[in-house]
Amino acid sequence: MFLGEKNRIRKLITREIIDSRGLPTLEVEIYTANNICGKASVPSGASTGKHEVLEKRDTDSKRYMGKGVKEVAQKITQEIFPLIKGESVLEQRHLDERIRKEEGSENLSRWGGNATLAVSLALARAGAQTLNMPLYEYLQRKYNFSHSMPRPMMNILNGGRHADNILDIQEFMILPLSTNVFSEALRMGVEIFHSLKNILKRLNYATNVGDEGGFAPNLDSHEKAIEILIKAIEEAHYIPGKDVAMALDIAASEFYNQETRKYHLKTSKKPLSSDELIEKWTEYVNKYPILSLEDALAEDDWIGWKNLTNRLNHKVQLVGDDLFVTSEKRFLRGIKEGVANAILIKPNQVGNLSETIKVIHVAQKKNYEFIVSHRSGETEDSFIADLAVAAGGGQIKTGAPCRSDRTAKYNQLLRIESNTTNQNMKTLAFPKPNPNT
Ligand code: 2PG
Ligand code: MG
Repeated sequence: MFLGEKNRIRKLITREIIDSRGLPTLEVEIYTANNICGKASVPSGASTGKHEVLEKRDTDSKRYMGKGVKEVAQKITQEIFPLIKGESVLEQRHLDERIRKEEGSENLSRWGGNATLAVSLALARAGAQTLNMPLYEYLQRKYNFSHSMPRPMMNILNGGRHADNILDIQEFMILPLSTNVFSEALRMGVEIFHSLKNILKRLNYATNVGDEGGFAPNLDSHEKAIEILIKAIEEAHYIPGKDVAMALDIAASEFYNQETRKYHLKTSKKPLSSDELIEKWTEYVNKYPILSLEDALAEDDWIGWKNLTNRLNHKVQLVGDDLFVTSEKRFLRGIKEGVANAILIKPNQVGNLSETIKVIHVAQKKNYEFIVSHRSGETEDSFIADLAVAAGGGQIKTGAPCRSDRTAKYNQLLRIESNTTNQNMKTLAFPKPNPNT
């Protein structure tokens, strides 16, 4: 075999597997001429942003309540495979671009972002294995990153779409600050997770866990949830705000009403305007040790986002998830308009690895923080752990340190940490000095 021939794509296998919510998702295997195999599966969101690429499901409504992906998988074999067959697995960008171009639609509605992403991630895995490199190293070298361990943001208490309680805020996360060693940060998170469980038990709340491994007790106010979390931090012998901060994913698009143009919170007697909601989050930030707010306003409330950014930019990390949907176009608009200061990175919002990487590069160039993120429906695939290390300097959001679909990512990070040297996490850049004071 000629040099290079061995890297050529020979075979592709697709299969319908089950995700952490018991719903079908895609797995793809790509084989090279010399039988290297790259395998990847894709996650699925619940509070999906309106501007994400389409997650395609089958037309057959009798299988899996219409959520099957068998037809989607067939399309991969019939239409995507011929586009990459015989090409080198190392040509990631070229192949991602070719697939996008042939697919032809803006939001990948023809083949589905889940289909294109499964192929894209399997390609990267095959590429890494071809060069006999760990995935994170392959990605780091290929995309010219300088790697470091990500700081974990652990979602240990749930509301919104991720729970059956009345809390509007979707995720109450903890963010360890007082260490730059990943395994120490994870240990702190685990200790606080168990301390929270003890407190909830003591207060007679349910302690079964939700989709992302966090608790979803029947609490009736955000203040109470935050106060319980603060107590959990203290009972684990850490100082809130100093050792461990809090991060909230508000997922505000979920309670924004297009018609009234107001935010309809279950925890508020009357609907709130964008300004009133900003006021509310500002009060929280001033009162509690909160260092990060994700989707504090709805995905198309650009004016509100601008006001929010002017108000809190130097104090907290303002993360755009549904707002940016890992889309370069939306992100560049945000940068231009001075909106947010951080971006959530979810490869399945955009449908391939190359575009995901491009957006991380933009974030680094424009000094936005970035957080590589899981979805609420996950698989055992830990790709995002390697991606977060490769890209360097960011954070990772991958649920509570509980449930195998979540711990798969944390454990992969532990493996990477123990196999490499000098892999510390960077210090978080918030609060920033305010140039106006
Ligand atoms: C989010 C994600 C992940 P989902 O909103 O950030 O926690 O949730 O995957 O349900 O969109
Ligand atoms: Mg979110």
